[in-house]
Amino acid sequence: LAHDIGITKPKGYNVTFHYNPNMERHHFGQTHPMKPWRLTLTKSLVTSYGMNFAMDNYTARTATYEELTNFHTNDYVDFLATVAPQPTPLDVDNMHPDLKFNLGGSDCPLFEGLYDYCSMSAGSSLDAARKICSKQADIAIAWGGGLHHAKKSEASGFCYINDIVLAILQLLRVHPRVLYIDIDVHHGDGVEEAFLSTDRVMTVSFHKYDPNTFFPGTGALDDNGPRSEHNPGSHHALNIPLNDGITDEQYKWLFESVISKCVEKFRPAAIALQCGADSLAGDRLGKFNLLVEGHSSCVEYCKKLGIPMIMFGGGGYTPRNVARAWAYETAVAIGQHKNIPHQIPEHTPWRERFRHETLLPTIEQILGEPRQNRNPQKKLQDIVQHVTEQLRFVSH
Ligand code: V1P
Ligand code: CA
Ligand code: ZN
Repeated sequence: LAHDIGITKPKGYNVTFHYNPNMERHHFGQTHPMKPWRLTLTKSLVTSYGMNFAMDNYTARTATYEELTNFHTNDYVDFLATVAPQPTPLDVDNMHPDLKFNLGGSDCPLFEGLYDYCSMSAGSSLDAARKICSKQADIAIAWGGGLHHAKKSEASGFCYINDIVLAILQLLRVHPRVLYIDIDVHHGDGVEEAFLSTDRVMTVSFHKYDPNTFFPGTGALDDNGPRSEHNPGSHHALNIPLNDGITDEQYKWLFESVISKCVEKFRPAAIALQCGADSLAGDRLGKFNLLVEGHSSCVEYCKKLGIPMIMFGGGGYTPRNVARAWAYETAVAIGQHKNIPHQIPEHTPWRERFRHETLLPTIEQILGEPRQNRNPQKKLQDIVQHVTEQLRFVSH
């Protein structure tokens, strides 16, 4: 099959793919939007197209206690390791009276095997980071990572362990500066917070922003971290707040305008790109109108910069859309997105699973209705203007 499609390893350019098949065995609960099996669906689509032949594939390790406590506190990780799962995940509204470390509520339930799940997610991102550090990878992919809300000593928004922070700390052992880019529909608050006091990491999150109604409610345009002459991290946190319904065309323009300026001023030695797929149209939680084309154009743009890069997963709550986007972005990483057939190959787990679908499935099609666009062009121009002003304070 792979031979038919003609996918082979490119010479002199290495992509590594880090995946742990045991992640999908974990369940947040029946009604919880986070579905770890979307990772299996992604992997099966990647394999259906024979993309695995163009990459080095690794079964990701689980991260060790010592690795997790490189960022998180011992008491938090100890608690994660020993806490009993909730008796039944009847997550109607199981808010606990005392949420220790914000665990056990409806967003961050205590499920069977939680600690293993967290160590696998972190392990895959750390493996990816090490492949970048050792120069064995130009791009390293960890779709099981990208859990950007987790704090030093607290779970938040479906995230328990911040695998991205751990991976960036690893990159910083070798790379003087790391640019973190976050295209998940939510604000990458946990990663931003972790690096507010350093000028070695610049964080840029694109997200829907509505402090009253949309999680986590932070990430306003003028929120660039604590500003003081004693803080080297001043001006190194950038936020791109957006409204419902942003289109491919607008997002691509904004992304390229902002990221080109960041790269020019900050001169990163490595990029950490969180590819949360909840910014796609039709997402169960997200509100944007992006198609696979627009979402993946961000990956394409970053790849063209020629800077070593980790690609993480993240949010994404309409599993078939998530798998399409991440499989397509895997194709972008190996430089094959223009060559793969649009139609999802026959005789694959995908076709088997969704055989009731009437439309012939293609890799780009997105399920769900578009939303009304509430992003006037003027607002987007003001954003670029603000970013330009912030970047005046940044130089390397
Ligand atoms: O809105 C909230 C909290 C719960 N209220 C106290 C406010 N939580 C959101 C969390 C979204 C997390 C996104 C994670 C990521 O950025 C990275 C993996 O994608 C939330 C939502 C929502 N519509 O925003 N939780 C839930 N929905 C939820 C629904 C059903 C069951 C459990 C949680
Ligand atoms: Ca984001
Ligand atoms: Zn999200």
